[in-house]
Amino acid sequence: MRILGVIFDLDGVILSTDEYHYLAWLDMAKKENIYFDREINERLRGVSRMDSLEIVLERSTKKYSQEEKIKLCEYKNNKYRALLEKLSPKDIFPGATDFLKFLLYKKIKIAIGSSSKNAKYILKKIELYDMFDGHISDGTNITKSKPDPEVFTKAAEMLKINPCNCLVIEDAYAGIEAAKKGGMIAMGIGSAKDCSLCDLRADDISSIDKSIFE
Ligand code: B16
Ligand code: MG
Repeated sequence: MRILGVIFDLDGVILSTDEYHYLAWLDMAKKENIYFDREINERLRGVSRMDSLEIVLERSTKKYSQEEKIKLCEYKNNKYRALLEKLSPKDIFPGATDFLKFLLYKKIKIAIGSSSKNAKYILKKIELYDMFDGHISDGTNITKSKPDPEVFTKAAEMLKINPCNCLVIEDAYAGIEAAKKGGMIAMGIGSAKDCSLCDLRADDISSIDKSIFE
């Protein structure tokens, strides 16, 4: 196992905007009189906005047209964007910036592989955007959502590294599945640690065993 590049999922790995996603979906669900709770929110981890909406709408008896669904996604995103306004470098998980610096020092390339269309905005707010040197594969350059490997395959292409030499760090089951389908090494952190497909595991970004990069 030779790791030449690391592809980071964003939300749940470098920082958490979970609570903001939850509050924005809850707001939309209340407006539509749909039941929504934190357990349902867990199922939205790593899933695209439209696929997330489909999960939220499972609790609705109303049939929504495609146009209405797009409007609901816009409503949720506007609420979410308003909450993201507050983000700052203080929101980065402890140890994440040091870990990125360590990899760059070791000449290991880094990229983002996130389902979010807000990834670049978030990276700018937390002041990590420049560190990735344009290697950001996100919801804006993919057609298929995780567990499809597209977002990671495109990140590996950006890095010009063979997928088998890329480590993907993910907090979502869908992301681990995507990494394995793409032929990458998959590390599960947080709740994805329990996924049987993981090659490697860590509690969080600060407790990753650095000897795997030797
Ligand atoms: P947006 P990640 C994912 O980010 C979130 O985990 C998921 O909850 C969200 O629905 C998805 O991005 C799309 O986000 O609405 O901002 O485009 O974990 O892949 O970095
Ligand atoms: Mg995530």
